[in-house]
Amino acid sequence: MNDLDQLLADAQADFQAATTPADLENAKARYLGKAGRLTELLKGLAALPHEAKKTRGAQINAAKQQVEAALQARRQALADAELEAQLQAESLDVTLPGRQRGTGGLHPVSRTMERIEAIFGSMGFEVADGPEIETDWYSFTALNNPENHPARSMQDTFYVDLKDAEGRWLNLRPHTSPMQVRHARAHAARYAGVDPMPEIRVIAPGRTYRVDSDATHSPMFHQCEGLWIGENVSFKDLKSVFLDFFRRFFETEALQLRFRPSFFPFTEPSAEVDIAFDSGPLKGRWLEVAGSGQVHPNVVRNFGLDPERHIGFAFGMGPDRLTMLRYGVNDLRLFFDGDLRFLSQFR
Ligand code: 2NL
Repeated sequence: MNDLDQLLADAQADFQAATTPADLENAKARYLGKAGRLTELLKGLAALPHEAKKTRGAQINAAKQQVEAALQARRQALADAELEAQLQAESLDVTLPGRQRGTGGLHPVSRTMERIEAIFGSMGFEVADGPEIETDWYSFTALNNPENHPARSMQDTFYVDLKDAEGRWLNLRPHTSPMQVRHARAHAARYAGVDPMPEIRVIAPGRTYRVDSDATHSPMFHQCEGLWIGENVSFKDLKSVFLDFFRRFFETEALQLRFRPSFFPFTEPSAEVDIAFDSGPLKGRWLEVAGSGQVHPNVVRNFGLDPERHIGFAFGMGPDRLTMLRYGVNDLRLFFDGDLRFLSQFR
């Protein structure tokens, strides 16, 4: 191998070893730069006689062209590799599914609330609304709760660091009754002097709060209470309203209802309401679904009405529990964890 063949082989190996454009330009300088090996050979021509200069010059120029070709080929290879890497890095998998806008849906408990409102609405009940932060009077006193009743304690009720005009701490309503008290008082005031007074027929659905938290109790839960006050309203009306409501709510006529004696400060007499299905997975089991009773005379007085004339019934039920029964959900906490794997099943 002559010296030019050796030089070309060295240049090709050097260019091949360069993995970046900067490396390659450094390698180029070693052959074609001012002090590069080819440049030095060309300078050496000056010392040769005329004929030798011609042949040797032609050989060196041929070698120089080959070195330049090798350089150009390597430049192109590095540029191709860089482009390829960039395309890889920016590649899109066009077979991936598109980004979709999620389909929203109502929370299962909201669906229950809407069902309750629709069914009672069809029976002539209005829907009351009211504040979640309440005064002591609306949450307890108006409902005939004794001053020292445990429901008023910090162990049972959440209090807010603010006092009302009477100097009593505000609370997070522990039941939806305050909305009914407000509704009944507004009704009594509005129809004062109208004889006979139109009946009060109202339900009060909403969020309620108690200091309680386990698999079957959440510190925030829902209630829906109902109130029907007139001059001739009795337990038989209550039973027919309940039977109709639960049969429509659970979409079956095959459902029995019973009352069990109970106690609430705001009703007298009071009764728990149980239902039993004649078929299905819960067949034959009595399930407690509501509390009820004839509104206590003290409470009727707090509505601004005469208990000798205006009587009626009230009831309270738990939409969370009704939702669990309707959909077969076994843990109340699923409703409040916000886990889409659970919630999206109700879309
Ligand atoms: C229960 C108990 C009940 C009431 C709620 C009520 C409301 C007013 C006046 C009188 Cl304004 N009573 N509400 C009456 C009886 C029972 O609920 O266990 N609820 C899940």
